[in-house]
Parts: sequence; structure tokens; C-alpha cells
Amino acid sequence: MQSLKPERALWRPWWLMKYFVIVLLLSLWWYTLKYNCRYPEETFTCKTQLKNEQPNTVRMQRTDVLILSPWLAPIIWNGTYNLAILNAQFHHRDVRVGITVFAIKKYTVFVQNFIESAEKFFMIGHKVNYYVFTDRVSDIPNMTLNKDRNLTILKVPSYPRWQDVSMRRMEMIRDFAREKIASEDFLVCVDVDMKFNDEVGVEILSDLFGTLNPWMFGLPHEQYTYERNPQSEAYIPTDEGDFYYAGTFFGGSVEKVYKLTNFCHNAMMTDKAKNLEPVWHDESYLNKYLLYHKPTKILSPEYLWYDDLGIPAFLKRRRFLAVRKNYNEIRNR
Ligand code: UD2
Repeated sequence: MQSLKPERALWRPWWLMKYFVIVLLLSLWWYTLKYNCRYPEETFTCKTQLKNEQPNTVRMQRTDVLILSPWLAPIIWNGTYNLAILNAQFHHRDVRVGITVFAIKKYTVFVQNFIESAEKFFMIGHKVNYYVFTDRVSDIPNMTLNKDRNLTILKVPSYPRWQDVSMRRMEMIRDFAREKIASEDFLVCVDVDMKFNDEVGVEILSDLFGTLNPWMFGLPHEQYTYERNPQSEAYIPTDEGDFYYAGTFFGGSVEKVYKLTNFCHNAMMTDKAKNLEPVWHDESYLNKYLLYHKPTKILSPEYLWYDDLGIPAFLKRRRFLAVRKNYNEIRNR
């Protein structure tokens, strides 16, 4: 039987199959690089990151989670926005972002890691001012920051009870916001016992934003831990409430943050006069405010996660993580 010439052998089905696999693998590799995919499983979905990618009007970016509130505020999840477009818009505005963090008593130990992680992931390429509120100024280490980023340390009083330390943040942010109204565009207010673990950029910025508390995510509304005492200023009836927000991460324009913190502090003082304290302190007042002053953006649990909760399939990124701490040890002065 006549054998095939060597060059003809290249066209045998087996060779064709090999070519096909090689071409497929090369295309996948090119596609991943071109669209700047972060995770292999996103190879086909992350093309929304591409600058000129046009929206598809008949396909939702995410079908596994809610991406829009009933009042049409976007819920920010990976894959729902194009950071290149947003960065261009915010650069055009030359936006300045202030981030407030409290480190009272032993919580100063968290500052260095917090800021180091923010330097890697928070608002990269934009103007950022860190404001560290502390009673122990000398405990805050010197840190070298990247271009267009500054740190200001503000000396503030401490309170014996950790609950008062947590709640009084509202009063101090309010007074600070009143001062800063002309010099910052947005204020971002966060807990200090946290670290940035992935990009947190201008996609979060809006007039008023809150973050879904991951412990309440997916639970029926009746189980939300709103304050249920009708005597309290933080009271929310069981048949009300839409989302449960975390005290850890909220913000907005300086004016809106002023209004929010002013409400929370005044409500706290009214309750204090009646000897009342809501179940989750400042977080309870925050939830009351955001129920009746709807946020214009809502951050998904990607923006506040606890590794004790595992990593569910819907969570494509863990951008801001709680640092494990020994409550007794750290709250003990
Ligand atoms: C939860 C909320 C927190 C607040 C608190 C109220 C989370 C991750 N955080 O935090 O936002 O609503 O409940 O009960 O769900 N701090 C000090 N020194 C202290 C105590 C507190 O600086 O001695 C500051 C610090 O910035 C800290 C924040 O207050 O990050 C909140 O206190 P926490 O983290 O101890 O409270 P936690 O984890 O119960």
C-alpha cells in the first residue's frame, strides 16, 4: 500500500485535532491577557473590563445576585462595571477622596497593616488623604506613602467603654466633615481592624453609599438584627427594612456624610438621655438612617468579608477583609 507523503500526513485527523487544541489554548491565553482577566473561570465574562466593550442590552452582567435595588441604586459586584471608564470619569473630575479610620487605645496596632494594604489596593491612581483619629498619636508609625497620598493624624478623646468608642465615631466624623466640606469630594469611613485584599476603586463613590453586612446576607428580613425597641431612635419595625448595612464601611459626598453622622450622633444622644443603647450601637443608627435616606450605591459583601464565612460561589473577589482579633484582649485597656 502506498504510504502518504510526510507533508500530507499533517492533514490526518489526528494532526488536525492537535492543531485545533494548540490554537484553542493560544487563543484562550491571548484572550485572558487582552481582557485583563483576574481569574481563569472569568475568561469569558471579564471582557466587560475592556475599555471599549459595549454593553449587551439583552444580557444581565450577573444573574446569580441582585445588582439593582428597588430604588435603582446599583449594587456593586465584580463584573457589573467597567473600571477603565469610571477611572477616566473620576480623573476628569480630579477627585479627592478622604478615608477616615479610628484607632483608639489598643486599636493602634492595626494602623500599619491597614494603610499598607490601602496603598496597594485603595483608589489607586487617585488623590487620597488618610485621616487617622487616635488618642495615642505617638503610637502611629511613620509610613512612606505613594504619590498624591497623605496621612493626617488627629488627636481625639477616648472613652472607657468600647461601645462608646465605636458610637462616638459618628460625632467626630460629623465635626470633621463640617470642616472638610470644601477640601474633599468624598469621605469613606471604615473600621481599622481590616485589610484591603483586592481593588477598591472609584466604583464605590457616590452621593451616599452603604455596604451589605455579610453576616446578614441572604437571610430573611425578619432575622436582620435591627434595633427592635420602639423607644429607641434606632427602632425599625419588623415589616420594614430593605437591606442590612454594616457599620464598618459607609461614605459619600462630604455633605451627605455630614448629614448621616449628624443624625446618628443626635439619635445616640437622645437615646442616652433615656438610658437606651441599641443592639448594634452605631450600626443600628446607620441602618435607621439608610432606611429612610436611601443610598445611591450599595457595596456588595465583596467590600466586607470575614474569612470565617468561607468563600461562597457568588463571591468572586474579597476586597476588604476583617482581621481576626481577640476581643477581650484588644478591648481591654
Ligand atoms: C462591629 C462593626 C463596627 C461597629 C460595631 C458596633 C464590623 C466589622 N464592625 O464591630 O463597625 O458597628 O460593631 O458594635 O461588623 N475602636 C477603637 N478602639 C476601641 C474600640 C473600637 O479604635 O477600643 C474603633 C476601631 O476603628 C474599630 C471600630 O471602632 O474598628 C469598631 O469596633 P470593633 O471593631 O471592636 O467592633 P466590632 O468588631 O464588634
